[in-house]
Amino acid sequence: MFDYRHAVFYQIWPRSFNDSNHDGIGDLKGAVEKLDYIRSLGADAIWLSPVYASPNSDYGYDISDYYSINPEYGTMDDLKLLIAEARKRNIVLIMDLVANHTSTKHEWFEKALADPESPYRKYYYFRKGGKDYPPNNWISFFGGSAWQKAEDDMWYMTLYTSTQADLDWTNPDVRKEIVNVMKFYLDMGIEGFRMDTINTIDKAENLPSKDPWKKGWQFADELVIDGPRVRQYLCQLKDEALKPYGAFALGEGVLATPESVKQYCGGEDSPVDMMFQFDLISLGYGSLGKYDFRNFYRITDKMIKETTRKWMTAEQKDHTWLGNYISNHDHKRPLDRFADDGKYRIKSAKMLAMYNFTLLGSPFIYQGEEIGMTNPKMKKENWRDYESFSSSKAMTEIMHVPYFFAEKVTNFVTRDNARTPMQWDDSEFAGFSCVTPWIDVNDDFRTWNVKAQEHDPSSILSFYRKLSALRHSEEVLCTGRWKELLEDHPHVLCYLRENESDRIMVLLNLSGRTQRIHFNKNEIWQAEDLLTNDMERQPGEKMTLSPYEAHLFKLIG
Ligand code: TEU
Ligand code: CA
Repeated sequence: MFDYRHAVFYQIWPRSFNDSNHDGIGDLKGAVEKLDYIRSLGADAIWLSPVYASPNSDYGYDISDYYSINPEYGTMDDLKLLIAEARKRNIVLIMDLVANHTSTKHEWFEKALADPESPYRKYYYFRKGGKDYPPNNWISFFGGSAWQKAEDDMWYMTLYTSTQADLDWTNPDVRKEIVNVMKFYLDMGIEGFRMDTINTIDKAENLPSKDPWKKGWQFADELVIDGPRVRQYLCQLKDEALKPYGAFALGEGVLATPESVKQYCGGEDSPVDMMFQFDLISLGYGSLGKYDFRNFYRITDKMIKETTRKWMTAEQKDHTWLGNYISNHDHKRPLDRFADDGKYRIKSAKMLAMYNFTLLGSPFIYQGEEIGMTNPKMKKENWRDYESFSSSKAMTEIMHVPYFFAEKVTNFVTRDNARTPMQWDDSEFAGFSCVTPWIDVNDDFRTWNVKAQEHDPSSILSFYRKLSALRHSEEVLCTGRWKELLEDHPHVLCYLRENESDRIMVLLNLSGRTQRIHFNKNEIWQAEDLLTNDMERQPGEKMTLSPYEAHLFKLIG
């Protein structure tokens, strides 16, 4: 099994990564062309977002055939090439396993819909409702009812887009099919899977309505998340697919808690090796999710500190292992959320990166994060994501806001913000393609691109490379204990990573203002400043930190 605890991961969202045949859409050969770049970042593994056949209602997360590649992205041979070329560079490939649902264009679903007697009906959740009302009041993650009408009073469940039909995992045939899909790609030489929305595969028995006395669609959280059989199903995938190959599994834990993560990960016989949790990435959202603007998307340094403490403490206690990330394809770019995309763009991007690379767990880089990509000036003409349309509509319906306001909020939070083409250089279309891409390039690409940062030792890109190198040279950063200092400081996050032989202190000013800190006398060290986004210095009893100042001190003695 590959050494995931010491690995740095790079996420490719293929549609926007690199377009090799100049049709405006990123593709597998485009990814092959950039493998040396990915290796130069010190990445050991690539998580490739879905490339399977798909009608693109959720850009690949709606699979119509698990066994073929979306022709927009290339062919099965291109995938084999990517696997082989990556291996040559000591990079393993982790594929996205989207098994909570299939596209309604999948053959299984088409057969199920066409014929009520078809065995494929039992692959999905077909249930009786009324002629005009669905079987229960569950809301989809993207707004609106989680049910679509099949015929008469018969409906099927769609927890995500209306063309992603939920698979019924209580059916052993469904689980067998997924095992077969996994073996197919493991046979091809991939290292493992990132399992999409894997803790929603077990729905509450009899699918009861959530708070039935309430009006309107309800978020069925505990009825669809972390159900009692999730672990059992994952163990089956482990035993029948992963184990024989010594393969790796990373679970996406939708709204996961430390308690649920512990069920899936961390023990001797745990079904997955690593988990994603949503707490950090969801900071500032209201209780109904990303489109719930009632907290004004305000993230305080205290919130970052508390979330970090909560998860690091749990991870350490439960021996679980997290994939840490500050951005991915599901959320807008991070700098204007957690740091600063203006005056302190470079400095604060480095601070955030240092945070992500020095936590307990393994760091993930989402394409473009390593050059400090930010959110474009989004407008409706550039919306491409189903969620942009459905959630803005849902806002007007559920939260009763006027449409112009819903549109504003959508521009602000849409996932399309994170899906603009990767900015490779300052040529037209940012070197992503020679033709107009499927979604507009962020117009700051002439200044903010890989080429401009490639040979600049003070760039964000160079800083990421140094962080990767440190993860590989300092064992303590990967497996050392995590211990917080300066807990009560409202703006400065400080922690030790320590093992028997080494101690590293990470000191991060999370704020855009000068901060003063004060260590106890017995906490004063001699140190080597291994990496900083400011001037090299020594830690002292009293220190004044400049905005977003960050240090990685290796303590001596
Ligand atoms: O996301 C799971 C998820 O829970 C969603 O809520 C996600 O956070 C989304 O952005 C909601 O705002 C996974 C994938 O990462 C996502 O891209 C897919 O759309 C989703 O599953 C369905 O496959
Ligand atoms: Ca292409």
